[in-house]
Amino acid sequence: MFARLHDRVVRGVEPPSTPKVTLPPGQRLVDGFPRFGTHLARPAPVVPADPVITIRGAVTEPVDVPLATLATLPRRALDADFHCVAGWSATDLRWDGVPFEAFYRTIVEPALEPGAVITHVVFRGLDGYRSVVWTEDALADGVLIADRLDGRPLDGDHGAPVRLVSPAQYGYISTKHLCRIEVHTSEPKIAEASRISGWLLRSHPRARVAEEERHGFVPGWFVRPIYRAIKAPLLRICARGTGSR
Ligand SMILES: Nc1nc2c(c(=O)[nH]1)N[C@H]1C(S)=C(S)[C@@H](COP(=O)(O)O)O[C@H]1N2
Ligand SMILES: [Mo]
Repeated sequence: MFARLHDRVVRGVEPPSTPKVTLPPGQRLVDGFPRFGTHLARPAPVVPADPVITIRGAVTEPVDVPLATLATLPRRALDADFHCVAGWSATDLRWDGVPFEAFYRTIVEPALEPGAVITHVVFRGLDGYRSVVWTEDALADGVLIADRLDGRPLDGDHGAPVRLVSPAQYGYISTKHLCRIEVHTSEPKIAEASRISGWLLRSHPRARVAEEERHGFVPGWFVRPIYRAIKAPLLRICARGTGSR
């Protein structure tokens, strides 16, 4: 009885709570913006002296785009939150870069094989990481090839020299250290291989955060506690590999 009274008194004098950030279903706020990924604690890949993005797949001939070319394309600043499928969210990030749609229309589309209908785009990082993205999701508003985060050039933790950023999709779509883009006219075989494999962690091909498309077969809310249990040790392991440029 005394305890309950004490509770009420203490709650009564609590300062009004600061306005809560509304996060998508099943997400929790993380401290800052951690480095996270299948690279675990490995250092970030070395950035080549003259980095290029190679375009391969259903193109008439291979195209190598020097990163300097990005400076000739329209730019956009984007304020967005970042949501990892494991359940952490970082808020209020400021990305700068080139809208992927502008890059695609200007550089990729003119190189396509005549009549090719591109259904999937594969984004590959210097560390060998790949994400497979439906074309309509890759061309959505807000998808960037980003080269700056919070006003500074991307560092090794977050994807130097450039990375994909697709804020409406879980983080595993947003390939860091982007070095190769492949265009496909059907779902590439590597889609299966590149998604984190095994039944438990089978990722969703669209990965839309608002739909909680966390998992390939079962509802997102079902795998929340499992992913959450994995999240803490993974955050610790990945943090050990931070600070590399
Ligand atoms: N090249 C590369 N990109 C990657 C990953 C990776 O391991 N390698 N991990 C992905 C995952 S699962 C997440 S949540 C985000 C994390 O981005 P951050 O390290 O900038 O927080 O990067 C994604 N892009
Ligand atoms: Mo993730």
